[in-house]
Amino acid sequence: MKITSFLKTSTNKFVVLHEPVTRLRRFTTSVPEAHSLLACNNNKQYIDCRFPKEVAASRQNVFDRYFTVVPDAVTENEEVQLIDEIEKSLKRLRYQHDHWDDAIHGYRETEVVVWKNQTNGDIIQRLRSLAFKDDSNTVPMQRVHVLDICDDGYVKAHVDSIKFCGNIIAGLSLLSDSIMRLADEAEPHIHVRALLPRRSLYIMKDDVRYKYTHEILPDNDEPFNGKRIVRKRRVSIVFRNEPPVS
Ligand SMILES: O=C(O)CCC(=O)C(=O)O
Repeated sequence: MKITSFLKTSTNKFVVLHEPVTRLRRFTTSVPEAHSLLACNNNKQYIDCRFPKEVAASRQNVFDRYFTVVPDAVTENEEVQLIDEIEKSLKRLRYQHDHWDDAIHGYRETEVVVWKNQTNGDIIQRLRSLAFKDDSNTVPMQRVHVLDICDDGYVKAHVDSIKFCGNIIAGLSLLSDSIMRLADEAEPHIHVRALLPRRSLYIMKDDVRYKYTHEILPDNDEPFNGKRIVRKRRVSIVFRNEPPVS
């Protein structure tokens, strides 16, 4: 079986994720009116910046432009339906605690190309439209990556491989709130903590996607805007686009 490396950890190693299973399709569906990225780009509520004063303004600008959290991207009912279908394909898999590259702990994963429940297919299409709506030249992957991390699971800092993933990564968070930490790859003390509420969609692009590592933190006591965020089992549906052809 041909395996495709997908993720590059902060130590420059590659993490094997999966093999490509679909042919590419250019995406043409129109954008639903329900969400507007600009309207939802309320970063202050979801992003806690840890920038040195001298770079604060420029870095804040980068995150305003290239990182968005869209709250309530799916309804409670939609979450139930998505989880119901996901559970069916995950149930035979055990949580892995010893990833060979030490990049993910306490996880199981799969990918979905075609959703059996048509309503789920429609939800995924709606989110895909939202994630890629500002980039008309991009080719969103038709498959999505489903990552399930258990109560004490977490994803270590990494940058997705530029060989297998384009300029946009978007993720729907289900079942739990979580904190994503994004750190400048070259100067890791320059970082932000992003609150990813349950049922929200984050969209990271361009400079944030390429120049910052991202990680999903394990449960911890550090409050976010004064509130304790409890990290429990979390299932994410991750959307990516194809890398540019060059
Ligand atoms: O679960 C997520 O939202 C992020 C997963 C991730 O970092 C990855 O698959 O590269």
